[in-house]
Amino acid sequence: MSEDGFIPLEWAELPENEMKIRALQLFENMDRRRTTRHFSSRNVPRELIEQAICCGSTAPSGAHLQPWTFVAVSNADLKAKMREAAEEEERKTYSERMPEAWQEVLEPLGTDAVKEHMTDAPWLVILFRHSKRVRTNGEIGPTYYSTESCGIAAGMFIHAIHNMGLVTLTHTPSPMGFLRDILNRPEHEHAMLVMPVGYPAENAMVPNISRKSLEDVAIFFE
Ligand code: IYR
Repeated sequence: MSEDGFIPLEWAELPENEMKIRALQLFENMDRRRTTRHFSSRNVPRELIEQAICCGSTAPSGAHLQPWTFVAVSNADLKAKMREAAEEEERKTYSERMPEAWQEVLEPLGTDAVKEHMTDAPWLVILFRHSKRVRTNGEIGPTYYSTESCGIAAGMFIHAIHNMGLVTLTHTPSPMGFLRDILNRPEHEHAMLVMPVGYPAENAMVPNISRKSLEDVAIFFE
């Protein structure tokens, strides 16, 4: 079978037993991932960040447009600038904009407007979603399912970071417009997530919470 624009799928069947082993190992590894807000300032080589971005960028995306830019910042001045702007917004969010129903679910996570992770972590990776693209004819066109696509890419990036033995946090300063200005991104790029990446601080803490069980998150019809 040969068709223009298509190549054979590279795929090799695994024995079912091997599939089960791999499935369990992956789950056990992913279930050890935790979100911490406490980062060490220890350096992380740029190569590891590049590799994680490459993993994120393998995500499936609407019409294969890959509508994302990962902006990786280790520059101390820029990180400080972003922290200052994020804290300014977050102070308003926590003191004026956050309804009681929202405060209620954040309370166990111990979050507040102070964002040490933005200057402690050696890297801040900011994921920008593209809402538009340049068409082959040079006109500006839309992207498709960019939120879904970027969500998947972020998940794959987070998995890569965890798998290499580092930690990250999905921080959502709100509103995030300041990130486009500070990082000089075009108007059709929208900051979606700020992900500090690094080693955990020596005394890093995490909330004492557990995950929903399979029964709580899945329904099967067979
Ligand atoms: N963006 C704020 C608030 C916040 C919101 C949710 I939903 C969280 O899971 C955690 C925090 C902040 O980053 O602090």
